[in-house]
Amino acid sequence: MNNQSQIIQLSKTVILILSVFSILINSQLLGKNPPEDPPFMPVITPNGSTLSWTMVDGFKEFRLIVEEIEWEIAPGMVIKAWGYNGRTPGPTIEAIEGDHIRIYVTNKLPEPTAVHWHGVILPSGMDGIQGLTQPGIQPGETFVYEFELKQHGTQMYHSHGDEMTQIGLGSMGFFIIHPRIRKQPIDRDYAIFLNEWFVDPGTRTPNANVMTDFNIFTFNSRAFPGTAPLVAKTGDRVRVRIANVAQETHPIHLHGHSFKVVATDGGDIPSSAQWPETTVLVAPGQTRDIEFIANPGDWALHCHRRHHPMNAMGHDIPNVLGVNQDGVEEKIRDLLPNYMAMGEKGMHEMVEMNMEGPINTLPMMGGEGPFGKVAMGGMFTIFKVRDFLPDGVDPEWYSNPPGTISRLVDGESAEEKVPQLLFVCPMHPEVHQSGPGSCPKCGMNLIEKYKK
Ligand SMILES: [Cu+2]
Repeated sequence: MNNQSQIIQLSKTVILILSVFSILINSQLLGKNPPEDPPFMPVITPNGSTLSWTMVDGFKEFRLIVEEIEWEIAPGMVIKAWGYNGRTPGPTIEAIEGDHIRIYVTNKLPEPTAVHWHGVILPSGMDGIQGLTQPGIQPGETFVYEFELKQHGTQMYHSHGDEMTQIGLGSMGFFIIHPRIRKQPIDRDYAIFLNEWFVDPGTRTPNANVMTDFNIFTFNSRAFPGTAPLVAKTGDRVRVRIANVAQETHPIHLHGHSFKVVATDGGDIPSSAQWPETTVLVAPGQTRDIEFIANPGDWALHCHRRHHPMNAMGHDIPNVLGVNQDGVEEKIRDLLPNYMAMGEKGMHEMVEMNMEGPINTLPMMGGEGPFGKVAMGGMFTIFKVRDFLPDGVDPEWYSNPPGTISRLVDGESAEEKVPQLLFVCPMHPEVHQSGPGSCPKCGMNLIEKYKK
């Protein structure tokens, strides 16, 4: 072989090595999904944020600091929570199946903690259970967790030491693992974390010792009217991921749509096992992903337990429904100067009232709507779907097509047309009365009949 052919051979080898190296680099980059080109629809955490990461030695590195924070539940109410990186729920972690993950956790709480990666398949020693799989992270210490993501789905992270206090004060967040191979395309992907709290009116520190009798119910640690709306375009395929590590189950109901529960924190539900729903029950320790096609309008999205879309000032009040309180108010004011007689016609007057409540708590219900007060609180938000939606903008109220809004009519004429229920004797039609009984002529039981 002469010099020239040796040089050509060497050049070919160098080119081959460079090509292989280039492919390796590219596949490495593709495999690790650089942030400027995510192959997934990023999740939106209303009132929340997503945790940024850096790539170090093939690991996606995330950093969490758990500490006491000031957190606004809604305008007018700020609590002392225990959150991650200044918020509760902590910032949403997003990664991709197959990623190698490294998460640093720094404890700035006054007591030890550990972080559990709820539902993530990982080595036992990375599971984050204080005392069982690792020593507690002492105040001031930083621990590191490393594992490979072997699945996809909606998982969570939360404290796993003194859970009652730490989760009770907000130490939890979403851990969302996107599939490596994209499945059904999604246009909007939302995440809502459920929690409930007991905060004595006038105080700022939630009472984590309360077991059952909560007075604040939150989506992403915000109570209506402090909850950000979810928005979508008409016809969008929307996913809402709902997570719960609180004390109670929450039946989450979406108006104006039929959805399917497509996944749990255990994995995807085969389409053959999905069925249509309007309410999904999310128990403590569960996540549920629902999917649906967006219909135009302003739609309520709320917990269907009737105390849960309410706020603190509706909690534990005496039942005076139907009680005439005329004259009572003055007498009670001799003992309780600020006493106000209310509730005898229901609680709606609490919405209309602009009375000074105790400091740092929330009225039972509120929120301005296009037709007046919304009369809701707590676990309630609005799903706004529009034919045209400038991105990133909270749209104005829905403009209903003509003739599609419920309207006032003449009440009396309608009342006359309501069929009247009577109780009549089957043998003696002239015997009829407004309530049940027996016929004075033959003794037969009267039967129900609507008067036409
Ligand atoms: Cu609920």
